Amino acid sequence: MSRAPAFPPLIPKPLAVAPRRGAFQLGRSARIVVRADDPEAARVARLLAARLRPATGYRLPVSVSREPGSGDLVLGLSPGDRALGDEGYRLRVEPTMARLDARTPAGLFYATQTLRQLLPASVDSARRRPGRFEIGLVTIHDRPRFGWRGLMLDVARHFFDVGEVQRLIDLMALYKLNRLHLHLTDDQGWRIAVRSWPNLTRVGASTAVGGGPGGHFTRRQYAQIVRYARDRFVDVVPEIEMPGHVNAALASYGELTCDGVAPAPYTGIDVGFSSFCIGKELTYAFLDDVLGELAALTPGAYVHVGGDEAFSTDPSDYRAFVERVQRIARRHGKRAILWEEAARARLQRTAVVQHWHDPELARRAVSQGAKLVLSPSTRVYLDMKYDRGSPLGLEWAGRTSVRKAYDWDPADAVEGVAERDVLGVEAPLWSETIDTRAGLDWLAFPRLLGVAEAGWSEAGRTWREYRMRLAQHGPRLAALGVGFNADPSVPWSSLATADR
Ligand code: NGO
Repeated sequence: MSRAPAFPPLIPKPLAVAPRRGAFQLGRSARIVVRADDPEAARVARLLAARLRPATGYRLPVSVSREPGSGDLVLGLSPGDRALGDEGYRLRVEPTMARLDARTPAGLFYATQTLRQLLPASVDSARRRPGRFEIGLVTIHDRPRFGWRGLMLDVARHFFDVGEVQRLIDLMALYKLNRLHLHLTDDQGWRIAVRSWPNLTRVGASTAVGGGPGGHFTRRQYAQIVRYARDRFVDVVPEIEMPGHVNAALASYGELTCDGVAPAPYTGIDVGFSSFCIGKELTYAFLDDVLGELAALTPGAYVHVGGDEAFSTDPSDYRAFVERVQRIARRHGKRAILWEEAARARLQRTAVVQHWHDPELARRAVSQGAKLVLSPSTRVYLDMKYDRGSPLGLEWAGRTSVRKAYDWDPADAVEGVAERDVLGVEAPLWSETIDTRAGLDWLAFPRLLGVAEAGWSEAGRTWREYRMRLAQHGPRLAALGVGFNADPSVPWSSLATADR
């Protein structure tokens, strides 16, 4: 009796997957053939080759517009194929060839990430791995449910450098995430160089939670991150916090405070004690400079202008401030995204609001015509502890198991908010309790995979089925050197399977 072909353990789960019996063998003489006169498509092909080379040891030359032959990977663009959407793709693994088709280079890129997940986990190793690189025959048709699938990294409480951020971008791409929100400033640190206000990094960058050395991105490094992300179809969304969470800015320039006296640097983890001086024109000249420089370095459509926990700002001042800062962002050609407290003020029609803890504020944002990015703290705050025994993480929003981060539906996360009001989901990783790659990996993985699936895959997912798929990502994450939390709620497959 023959067994049914296995369902491939892809994350996020594609729209339609039809496995068949049989296999395609990726061999030493395979080429990657690009059947499109498009430099971006060729670039996607080169990224794929670079990804597969170290573990396979194959040359995988990229050739453009040649006739594909037996054993090749074939990438094509069909801009007219509307059914594929802006980020969708079709992938057909046949006995002699694997064909990847999309309407856009982004879709093609996601097809290559799916192909990568169809290969044995060992293909993701940085070292040469013996063995066969075989893919079960399958036809996949896929496109995302939501356009905003984000991760936020807080580099302000503790700093993470360019290399760490690039590594995260690589991992985001594997799971089809497309927005990297960088929380660049907070009470404890200012992490982005601003030419017109040099003390922000001279003074404001020199601290971190717990009194560590801090750090910052130079303008060139920030641009490098933006480029690296863009090459992997990830938009960087930079955040400058305001009007609260600004102690590092005020410590750098005393003239920004109402009494003109610079406060001491802050290295604790309290919130809500600092505020820009709302009545001072210098505040707006400052923000115009900062947002202007940042906007010029950021090709994406959005800048995040904070807005949360402004407990030291008078409520009517707060409203006036939020309205004015949206105009500043717009003047620099950007749409503003703000934490949901901003719904207390008048929002521009193009504003995007990030929901994190108060459904009432989320509804107020929607009633003003804003779209929501969902980051419910009880589900997707990656900085929450997993359980009582977690050595890292905070607990103010409760504990978030691997299941809890996965097992929710964005369409009914906020009562009274419908799917059409939701742009997508984003998982924030606040860094009060982490300052190393190991800590970051442990909090983010595997929960980030569940959030990625909540953002990409259609409703009707189940934890019972997901946990079996997730289990098979253990070897892949291990091959990539990710120090994930091997939580016992998931039946992890033994790491030995990575060497199949
Ligand atoms: C809150 C707060 C942040 C904290 C975080 C910790 C928001 C939007 N503001 O989320 O300053 O770092 O919780 O979980």
